[in-house]
Amino acid sequence: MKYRLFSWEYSYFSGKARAYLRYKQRMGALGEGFEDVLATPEILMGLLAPTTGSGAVPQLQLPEGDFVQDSSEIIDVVEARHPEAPVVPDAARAPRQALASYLVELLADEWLVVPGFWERWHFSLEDDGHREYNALQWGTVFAAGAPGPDRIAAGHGLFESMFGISEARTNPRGVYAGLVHLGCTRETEAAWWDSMDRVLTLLDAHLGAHDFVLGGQPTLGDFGLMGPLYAHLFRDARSGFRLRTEHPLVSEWVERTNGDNVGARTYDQTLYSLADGALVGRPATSDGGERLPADRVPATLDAIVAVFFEEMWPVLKSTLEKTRAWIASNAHEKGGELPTKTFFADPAWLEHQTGDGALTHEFEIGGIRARRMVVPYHVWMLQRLAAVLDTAAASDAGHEAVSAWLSGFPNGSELFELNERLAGCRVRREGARLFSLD
Ligand SMILES: N[C@@H](CCC(=O)N[C@@H](CS)C(=O)NCC(=O)O)C(=O)O
Repeated sequence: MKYRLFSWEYSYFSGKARAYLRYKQRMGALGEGFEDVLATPEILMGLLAPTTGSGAVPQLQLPEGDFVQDSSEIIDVVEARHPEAPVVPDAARAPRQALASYLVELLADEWLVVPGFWERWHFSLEDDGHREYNALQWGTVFAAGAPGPDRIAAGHGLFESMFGISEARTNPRGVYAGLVHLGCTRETEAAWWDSMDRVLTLLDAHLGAHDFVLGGQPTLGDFGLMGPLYAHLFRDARSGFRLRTEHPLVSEWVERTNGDNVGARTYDQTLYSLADGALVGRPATSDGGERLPADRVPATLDAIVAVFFEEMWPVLKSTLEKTRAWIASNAHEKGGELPTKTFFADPAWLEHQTGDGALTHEFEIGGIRARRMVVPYHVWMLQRLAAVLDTAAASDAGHEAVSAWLSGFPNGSELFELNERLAGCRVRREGARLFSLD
């Protein structure tokens, strides 16, 4: 039996999971492989939500029948089942590369999601934006199988009925309300976009020397970055034009990481020369087609990890404090449920995750102070990171290597406090749902 990935082409986290599964499949490391299944409303409501309690994508059905929701968990589960062609460096043997992988994934998943989300819905508001294109990609899911004009019409209808697009600026609903929940407003949107621009410029420099985050083979950080970069910045019409023209190396990397561009020197490709008329092959990608040796993290990647520590780490520290206070408060029963959403406040938690609610906090972007929702899912991601750090720093040599590397980032050494900071706010996942510990 094959794996089944339930996904949408335009979905942030589906792009991450799909690129990962394609890599494993192409490397012969995914058993019988996987089938990409369009998660239509019929399948979402009739199969996924009743089975897993979640209508979010991506979801992976294992050959045995069980479902996994969450792109990070999909990667963890598949890596454990198929250790060949690993995408995560072994934390005991390559401690810095392992940590760098998880930090880039976290930055890409849960920080760059804001400008990624913003560009899609901002350029759908503008007259010369990409609303028509966006309507087609949404209609292709919600009116799957219908003729083209009907799919475009279905997308437009949905934008009005679900997101109130014609009054998005005055009465934000759906995705437009989600952006406000995330602290992306008229005051901060330019600063969020500058943050994305900063990462794109740093990626230009990095990809000028290395084909992937850690050299000549894709790893977790690459798949994480496919979240913002594939479905949003690469595929969406306005930002896609800009990516191709202003950041061609990043655009080429998107195709390479998706494994679908011969000219892009993708991971399983051979580059041939002629010797006396005979074809002589060599790995097509940089660094001899291998991950960088000796646990090397290039300075061009350090510069991207620095964005995590400068911009996102302060928010994550506050998230841990706010979640701990919430769990300890009378409003929460020990072992009880917590909100799980990334793109918008969970409808059942609106009063707590919006306005001045207990699950909101102040943050800073580009020097502007603003307010956004606390996302308890970040606590789960940090627990996962803490476990990697424990392994990475378990030996004296590992501790020394990690410590020297982290001390190069603003407040980087604070990462060693992760276990203490997680005390009193640890969470557990059950399917796609999140609970505090009993
Ligand atoms: N942390 C999850 C996030 C999943 C997620 O938010 N998926 C979006 C599409 S990219 C979705 O399905 N949203 C609809 C919903 O949450 O109901 C992951 O990594 O898979």
